[in-house]
Amino acid sequence: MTDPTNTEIAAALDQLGDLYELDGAVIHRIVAYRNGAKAAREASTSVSQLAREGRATELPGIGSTLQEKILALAETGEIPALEKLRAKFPPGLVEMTKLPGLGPKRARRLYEELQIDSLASLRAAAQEERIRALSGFGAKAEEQLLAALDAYEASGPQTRTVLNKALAVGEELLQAIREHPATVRAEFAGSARRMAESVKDLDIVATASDPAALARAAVELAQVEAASNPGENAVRLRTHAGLNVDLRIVEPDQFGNVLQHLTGSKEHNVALRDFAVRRGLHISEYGVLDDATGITHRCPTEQEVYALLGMAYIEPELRENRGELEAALEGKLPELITLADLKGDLHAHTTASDGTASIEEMALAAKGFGYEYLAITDHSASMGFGADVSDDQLRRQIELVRRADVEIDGIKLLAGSEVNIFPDGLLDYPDELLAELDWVVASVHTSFRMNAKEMTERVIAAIEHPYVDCIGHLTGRKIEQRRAYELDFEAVAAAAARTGTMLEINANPDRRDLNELHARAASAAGVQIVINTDAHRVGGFAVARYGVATARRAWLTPGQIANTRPWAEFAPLRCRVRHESGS
Ligand code: DGT
Ligand code: CA
Ligand code: CA
Ligand code: ZN
Repeated sequence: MTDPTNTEIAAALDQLGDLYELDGAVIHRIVAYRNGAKAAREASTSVSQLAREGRATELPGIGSTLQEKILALAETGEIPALEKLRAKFPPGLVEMTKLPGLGPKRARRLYEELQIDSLASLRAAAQEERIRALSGFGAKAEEQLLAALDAYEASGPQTRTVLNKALAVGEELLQAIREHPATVRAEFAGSARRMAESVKDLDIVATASDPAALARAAVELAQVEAASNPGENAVRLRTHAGLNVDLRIVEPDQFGNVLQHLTGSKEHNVALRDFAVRRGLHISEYGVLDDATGITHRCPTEQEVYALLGMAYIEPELRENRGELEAALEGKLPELITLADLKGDLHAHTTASDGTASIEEMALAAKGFGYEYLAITDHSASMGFGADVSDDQLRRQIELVRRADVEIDGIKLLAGSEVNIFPDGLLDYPDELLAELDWVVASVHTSFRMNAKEMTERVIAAIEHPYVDCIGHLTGRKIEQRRAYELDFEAVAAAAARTGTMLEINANPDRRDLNELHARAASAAGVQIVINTDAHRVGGFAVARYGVATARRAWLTPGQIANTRPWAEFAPLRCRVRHESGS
């Protein structure tokens, strides 16, 4: 049989924790299973494999008892203790314990005394007023349980949505709201406005000539699958894709206050509130109350909110409590890069590897997107695509790109490659061939499961190669799917700075790799950053906005991003040019 994945192991350990809790086990035992689940979920290598080797105990939070259980799961497909507890408690009962206000002890009493064993039977019992007879439960508790059930069912499973998926439906919805005749203005708030990597839900703030009419109309929009009862000035929508959207409709003179409050982040708002209190001001979504005068200032714009605190306007992407309040007070906020600043893309694929378009099609698409230069960087031979780029094929590809460059006006084409970095740090092509290219991106695509030391050496070996100009998607993470591999980031950034090797912010919304913290640290360490789309099709350049968003969340200015420069200024920054000119 195949080994259980780390996710499956984590789920089994979490269930054990939940069931032991129902069973009334001592708290440290329950916590031990939850910690073990977390360790399994976050482990970078196969936990089944580790358990077989007797080494799962090297993971933080996994002792010999848990290792035995993992081994049983790997070898027999089940954990005896888990099967025993599952036989004792129905699955719906575990779900009941997750309801706010219920918990395992009370859930278990409902099960033993009223045979309630699922969310559905709980709802029925509350509606039929059968629960109030139980000591410690009363009519009020029934009411609260029904409200909790409504909220639980409306929110669905707690997962985060990668930003581009959320915006795909969210931007349609926002557009539809803006087009309603009662709407005056409508904007995203929350994590979507801050361009975070993923969102729990979307938040929209609007002003309207007839708020209740807008709230009612929002429920009827084509994108909406279900909704709460629309109130006078708020409604919660659920899209067909299962994404929740909070719509708030506010008075125009409070629009700035509410937009600021609901944009967050929570951490930014908490710090802002603390700062305001020290100045005798009380900041809330309703306004800014001046303790001295008792006057509440209502702000139509966010600029006015920040101005009342003596601060410059803070861009939403910076609102994470990472030093932006101090910078806003001192007038030291960065002039953030925008999409319009980008002049070229240094990472794109064609049908020569796994792309869907030709060199010409990609060139015209990049030009149409407003770029002045584009590197064609198909994967190297070892990726094993049908149309591998072998040494000879790469030579031909160089010719094709050079010819296309002559034939197509208005965009400079670079003959490049995205070369695999093998586990030993070696590259896929001989140096003479790499030297013939205009540009080389080197990336890790295989053997992610190395320890930090080995992976760091592997990447630094590529960084030190004279013909590697840039490292692609450095950490290999996929947002909400795959963790970054282990790596000593500081050592990598230092090597990149020392050799002049650029680090990419891969703009693919599932990657955004470098992430914002790495990008900020790398740039501070003196690394040249490039924002690349890694486009695999003509529409692929559109994701540049997510790379720009990560750069903005990293506080970066146009001057800190290499591909904001025109080609004549970008060209000499390449490692190969520096290498060949001996500097
Ligand atoms: P998300 O939805 O998890 O991706 O992230 P947000 O930031 O959109 O969070 P959400 O939707 O729960 O709330 C929207 C904003 O409302 C949040 O960014 C700041 C504000 N907010 C929510 N809860 C609190 C709170 O407990 N304290 C403060 N100061 N602000 C809050
Ligand atoms: Ca939100
Ligand atoms: Ca929300
Ligand atoms: Zn690529």
